[in-house]
Amino acid sequence: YAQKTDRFMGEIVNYDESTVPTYTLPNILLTAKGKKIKNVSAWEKQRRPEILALFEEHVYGKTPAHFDSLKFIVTHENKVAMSGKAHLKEITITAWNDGRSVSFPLVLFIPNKRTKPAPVFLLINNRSSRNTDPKRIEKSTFWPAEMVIDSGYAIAAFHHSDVAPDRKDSYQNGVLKQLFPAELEKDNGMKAVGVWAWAASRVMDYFKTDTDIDFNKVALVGHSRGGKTALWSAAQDQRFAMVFSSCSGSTGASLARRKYGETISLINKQFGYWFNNNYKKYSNDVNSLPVDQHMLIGLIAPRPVYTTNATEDRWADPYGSFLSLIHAKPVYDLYGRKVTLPANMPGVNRPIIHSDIGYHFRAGKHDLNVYDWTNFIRFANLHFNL
Ligand code: GTR
Repeated sequence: YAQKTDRFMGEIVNYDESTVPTYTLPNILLTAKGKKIKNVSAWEKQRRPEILALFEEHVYGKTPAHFDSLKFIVTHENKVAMSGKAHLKEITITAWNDGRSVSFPLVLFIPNKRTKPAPVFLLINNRSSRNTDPKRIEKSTFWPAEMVIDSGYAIAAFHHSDVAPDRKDSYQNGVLKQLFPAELEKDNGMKAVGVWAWAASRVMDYFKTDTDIDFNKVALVGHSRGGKTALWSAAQDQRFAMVFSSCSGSTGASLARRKYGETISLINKQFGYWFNNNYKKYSNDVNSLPVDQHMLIGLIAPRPVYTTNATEDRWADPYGSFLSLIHAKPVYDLYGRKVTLPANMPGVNRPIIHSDIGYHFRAGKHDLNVYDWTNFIRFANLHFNL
């Protein structure tokens, strides 16, 4: 385990802290024209839109602002699901553009024991669709629905591949080909991660119509590629009140310039179809990328955000993810938010909850599990004032 390098796809993968190059991060509070950002208004009017546009142009692609219409159909309902504890709704979300449509299913459980609309956790499910079994024959620690319901939250999920298949030869077959074919021709057009993020926003559109849901308390959750997506989605769509990003690693929460574990080059080789074409330019030139991932966290400010890493997941660069949070703090400071991250990497299984930027470094593997969800609920209880 102390192994300091590895080889993957013809490249040396660095796991040695002492050979991380020295690097300079783009200054989160300095505009492209060199203006220092000193308050919320300048952040929101100048630097925030600038950073968002840089991520669109160079990393994730631009999300089309327009589509024609949206329809929600409740296809199945059970008011006494989970032995009466929850109200199950299975919803089909259909989006239309230029005469063509795409539909995808959403599963939603709402706690019956409540006096007002429920806050909700929405998972972008990138693992087996059995993880979110509406019948509850299969119960998964990846989406521990009973535990979340018992804590007073609704829990929802959609499967990422229902909107953009998670394969390099077929990711276009879904939202891209049906609704936004022109994006496929553009170097800054969104690809799979962009579509997954877009779909999360369509679920948010649905929540706004469901009076059982408190749409001011929607927490978006994702793991790994889903964790990258959750950050990008919440960065763009400020209706998401909170974000949980599990083991998101490269092009998620971890800093690209450290070249530790998975690099831009490696992620582009393996998963080029997640990000736009322009991102390929940075495979061998990370220092010319005008953003780094601390700026993605900064786009979520002032909303509470919580990220995780695991001890056996060096590929995702845990320390680089923690540093990203530290370097996003100046934006939270502008808003006067309380961020109490320690200067050094926190110990294993020592979650940071009492901070608007939360974090834990969990013992174990690259995963999303009950330990993670337990801390997500603690963090949400505190920051949603529940
Ligand atoms: C890995 C990939 C990571 C991460 C992960 C996952 O193979 O290199 O960036 O996204 O897959 O989604 O589980």
